[in-house]
Amino acid sequence: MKDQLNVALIGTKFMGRAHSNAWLNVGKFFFTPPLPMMHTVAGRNPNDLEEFAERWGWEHHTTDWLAAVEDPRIDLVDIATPNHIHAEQAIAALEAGKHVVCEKPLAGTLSDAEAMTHAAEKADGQTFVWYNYRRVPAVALAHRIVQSGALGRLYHVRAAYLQSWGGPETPLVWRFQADIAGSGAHGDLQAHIIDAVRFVTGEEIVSVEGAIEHTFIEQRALIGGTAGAEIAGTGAGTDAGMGQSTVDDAVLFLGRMAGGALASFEATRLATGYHNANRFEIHGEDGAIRFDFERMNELGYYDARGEGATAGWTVIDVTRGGDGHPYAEAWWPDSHGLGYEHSFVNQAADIVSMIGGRSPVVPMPDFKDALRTQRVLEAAIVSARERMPVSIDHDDSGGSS
Ligand code: SOE
Repeated sequence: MKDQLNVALIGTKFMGRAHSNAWLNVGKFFFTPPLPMMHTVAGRNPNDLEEFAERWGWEHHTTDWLAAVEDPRIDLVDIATPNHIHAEQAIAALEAGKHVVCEKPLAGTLSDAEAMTHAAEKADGQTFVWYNYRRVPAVALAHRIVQSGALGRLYHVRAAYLQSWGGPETPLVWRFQADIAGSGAHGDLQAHIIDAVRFVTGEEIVSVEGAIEHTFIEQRALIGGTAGAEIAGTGAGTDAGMGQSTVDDAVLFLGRMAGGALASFEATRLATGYHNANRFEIHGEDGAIRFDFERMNELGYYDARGEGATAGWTVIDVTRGGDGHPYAEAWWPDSHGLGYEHSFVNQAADIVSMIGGRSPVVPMPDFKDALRTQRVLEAAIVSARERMPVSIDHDDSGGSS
């Protein structure tokens, strides 16, 4: 096994920064060979690419992502680009014999996600998807608690991902353009909570019983000349009139879990007052858990087996390495807390571990796993548009019906 892992990153916006930070710090907090080396970053805009590479410590930079992917020195390709190009880049990297880690959602469309998974099944490289919230220690602990059977038979799952940056003042960035993003809050935010619920419960979502897809703001300010601008307010260029938003601002749906629990999901960019409230609650016969990313170092736990005068919700401070809390040993002393960026460093550590032949701290989504999340995304949209329940076939031979 090589003692060094040469990484090529494609993308230099929000996720390019989050991933660069992860590759820059993973070797300092997790001593797991092979050591990732920040070899090449590829980006579209030559004007800011050199500064980005210098700021984050990438040895090389290029505007030719395919050259980076096919470079024989590269071992792992990290895709941090808009959804519509995930398939082209991931398939090229797999065919070049690389390991591939791709941002979420796996793709903007189910067909792209299926093509990526098919290519992965034929390739030698391992695949990974940046569903980073699995590696927030409190979410990883929730997974362990539920997988231990502590909640007993599951009755209800309730998940919501509530942001509010999508107001009328937000220009028509790529996330509001269906030909690039595939969908709006649905693929961007719902994907996270579908993955998190699948991860924590260990169960598949087997049907969508009803769904609503809605676009509140149909016209948004065009940004002069660029569709690549990231989240609100960072659009380059000058106002060039108004354009049609072609994606949802919000999607809500009801579903059933394989074990029989009822589930509700809500994703929106217009939940005024919430900025990154990624939250879920799970209720079982013997207990319940609740998580809210806006208090990301805490996990709520209710032990119904201890009913009585002292029964109540416990708030677990998930920062204690001495108590075996996931990832805590690698970071700071008890109760010093972690942030959003640490979930990416934790994931980079698990990716390196898996390439080095070791197990991750908690299960890692590969393309095949992320395709299951993509099938649920698709089923919700079909259910909303056709106004009918949709069963989801997860035996990896078909999609949703
Ligand atoms: C924008 O909604 C966004 O950056 C998502 O794309 C990320 O996945 C999420 O972690 C934060 O919000």
